[in-house]
Amino acid sequence: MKYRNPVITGFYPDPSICRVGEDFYLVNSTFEFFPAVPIMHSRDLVHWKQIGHCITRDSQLTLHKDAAGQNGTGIFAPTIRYHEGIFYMIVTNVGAGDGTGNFYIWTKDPAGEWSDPVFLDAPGIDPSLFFDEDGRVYYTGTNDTKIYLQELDLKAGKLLGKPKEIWGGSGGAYAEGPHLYRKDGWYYLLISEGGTERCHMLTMARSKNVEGPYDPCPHNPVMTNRSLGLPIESVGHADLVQDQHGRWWAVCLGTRPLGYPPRHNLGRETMLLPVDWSGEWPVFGDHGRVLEEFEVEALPDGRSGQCTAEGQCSGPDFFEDDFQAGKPDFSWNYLYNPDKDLFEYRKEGLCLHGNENCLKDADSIAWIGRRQQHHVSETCVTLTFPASLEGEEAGLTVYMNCRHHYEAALCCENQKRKLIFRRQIGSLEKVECEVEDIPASVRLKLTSDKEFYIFSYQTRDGSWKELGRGEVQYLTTEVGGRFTGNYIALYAGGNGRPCREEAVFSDFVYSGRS
Ligand code: 6LW
Repeated sequence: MKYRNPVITGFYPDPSICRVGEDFYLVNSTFEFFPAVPIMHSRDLVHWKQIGHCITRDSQLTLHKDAAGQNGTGIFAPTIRYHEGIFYMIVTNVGAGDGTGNFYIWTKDPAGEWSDPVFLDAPGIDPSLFFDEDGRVYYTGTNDTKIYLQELDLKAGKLLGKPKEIWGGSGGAYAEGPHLYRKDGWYYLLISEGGTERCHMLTMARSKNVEGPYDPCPHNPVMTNRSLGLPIESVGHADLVQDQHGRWWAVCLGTRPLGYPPRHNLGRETMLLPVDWSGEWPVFGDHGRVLEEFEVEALPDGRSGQCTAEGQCSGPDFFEDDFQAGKPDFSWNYLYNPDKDLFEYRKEGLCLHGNENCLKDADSIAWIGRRQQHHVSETCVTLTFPASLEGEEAGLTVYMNCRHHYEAALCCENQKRKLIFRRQIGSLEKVECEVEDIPASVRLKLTSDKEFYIFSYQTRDGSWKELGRGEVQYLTTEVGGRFTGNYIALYAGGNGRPCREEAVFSDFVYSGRS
């Protein structure tokens, strides 16, 4: 039985997983996007379907702006665990001010509403929960590149005693992302080191006592793709799960780099690997490497035979939206906590009421986007916008962050409606093409491959005309990003004052190939 990685394509980093009977649940980081922490379900670990978000209400999360505009705030690295009928999700909201820090939420129904947050008095990031056999619960987390353990009274929502430093890693930079497991009388501590870039690796240590001392695995790192030139790079930040047949699996993040030197535009994606834990230490994937394709005896649901690449990824290869559902599909995200008044679902489509902000602002704007999940993709949407007022614009953008994006937009200059193609790469900003005599309703297209993003529009005779193109390499994490991947988004904005005209988007179609 063969399957292909990534099993969840596009920006789905820091996966954490748990099992309840035959059902697996998985969560990912979401940084400044809202709703936060998508929750996925699978029976075979290869095909994932989103069933909701853990964080859907402002009362659960206040996202703080990243003044540097580089995706460095918000939701980092969640952990999901199930214990005695309850799902727990613990995570960090990074930023300065109210509602930041480590907190957990819980629910009995992972596809339904989750609780309001219970904040813990613990510094740092990457929190995890460990339920010991004696009924005690432990919090582990990362602070100042060391791993800490502290007992937790889950019912009271209080940490007990003092935090104990249990490991500083095997010598790599940034010991982080800890999870604890119990097996054969040992406590196994799994962490990441090397940073989330190309030196990323997994290391382990174990102890007979939960508080340590923890002895490092004699052959760390237990998993890395560093320095191998494989199609999947930067693998790390993993979580282990045992299926109902006793077999072990891991999910981790990894990237699919393009070109040389390698750069990636789809963010950190979710990979699955078989784990052989028949010995004292687990063997991850292919001798500690993560491959694009793994051959396994069977998947947990008993399926064997060929798993085709098509339709395997949880992100659909084809998605269309006429915005008639009255609310966004799970795959749509807003930037920061959205101002709900900016978004109106109508018969004609999605109507955006732009506020005073626009794409270059690290702030809440009339913006709704979906992850780009394939290198080769095509997106079409019809935009209806009068563009008769100076400063107001609406369009289709491929967006890494507020300082790095390319877009096609209808706007107004000298009382004339224009269709423009603009690129912003850091502090460089340029309108590269302007077309006048354009109707107020125009069908726009964005195609992508591994080299270019190409924007086109449909002319009055129905043919497509290229508006402009930009290199993929300048919209990559290595050039302008940090922890997220590219979004394909619809937006409107007044550039300094709220829009008085509304922008209506209809017939959205996204298709992705590889
Ligand atoms: C996360 C850390 C990491 O907190 O990157 O890859 C950070 N691992 O553990 C952001 O995702």
